[in-house]
Amino acid sequence: MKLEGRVAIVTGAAQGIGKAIAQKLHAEGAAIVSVDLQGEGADATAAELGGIGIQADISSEADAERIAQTTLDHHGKIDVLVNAAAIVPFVPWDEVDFAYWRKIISVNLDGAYLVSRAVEKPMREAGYGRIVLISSNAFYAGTPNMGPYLAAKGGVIGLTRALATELGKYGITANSVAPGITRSEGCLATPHKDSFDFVQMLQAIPRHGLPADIAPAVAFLASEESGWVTGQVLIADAGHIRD
Ligand code: 4PL
Repeated sequence: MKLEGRVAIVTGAAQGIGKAIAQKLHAEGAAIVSVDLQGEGADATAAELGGIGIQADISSEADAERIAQTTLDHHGKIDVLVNAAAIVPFVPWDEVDFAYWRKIISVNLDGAYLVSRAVEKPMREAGYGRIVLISSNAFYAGTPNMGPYLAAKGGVIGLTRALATELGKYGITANSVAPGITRSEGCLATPHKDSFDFVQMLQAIPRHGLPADIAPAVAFLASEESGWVTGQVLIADAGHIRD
């Protein structure tokens, strides 16, 4: 129980990796604030785990602020932010237009910035915080058909380093977990689902990745005991990438 007494916001908690993270942090003793664009899914996770569900779009400044304020109103503090909300796209480069590029950057990168910014002040005042931003090993692999996603996830890693550098003196760490291809609803809804057997050949551990395989790495970085680790990327992908 490494998160007893902690309050954790998990975005993208309706399904997939985000939901598995919410379940794991709850099992480790944290009170969970389940956030998702799909409000019914957020509420379903909250019904399962206790705590509150919040319907919100992380790419909205007002929504990001509301996530933090609602958490403070209900729980009085924010110990942990895990940003797992993201769009998992599959669009060949030749079909990417600027509006689509902006959309992916807006949710996958601007969203990570906005929710991190929203929790910073209460964490700073408390002198404690754990920020975990979900990136992707696709940034390292250069996975095809995800151009704006690669750019956004690389940006998330840059943001992680910036937050770590600037917030360390306030007792706040910032790290990223980079999953490999995972049998999440978001990935299985795209043609990426046909890649599992191919990627499995590149992995050190030869089976398909599940959301529950990612969550323990997040729980470590969300816990107090990870306090000497900041600005890092923990690649959780069965050894597909050896960075
Ligand atoms: C290796 O993050 O990391 C497909 C779809 N393949 O979303 C991902 C790999 C996908 C990935 C990802």
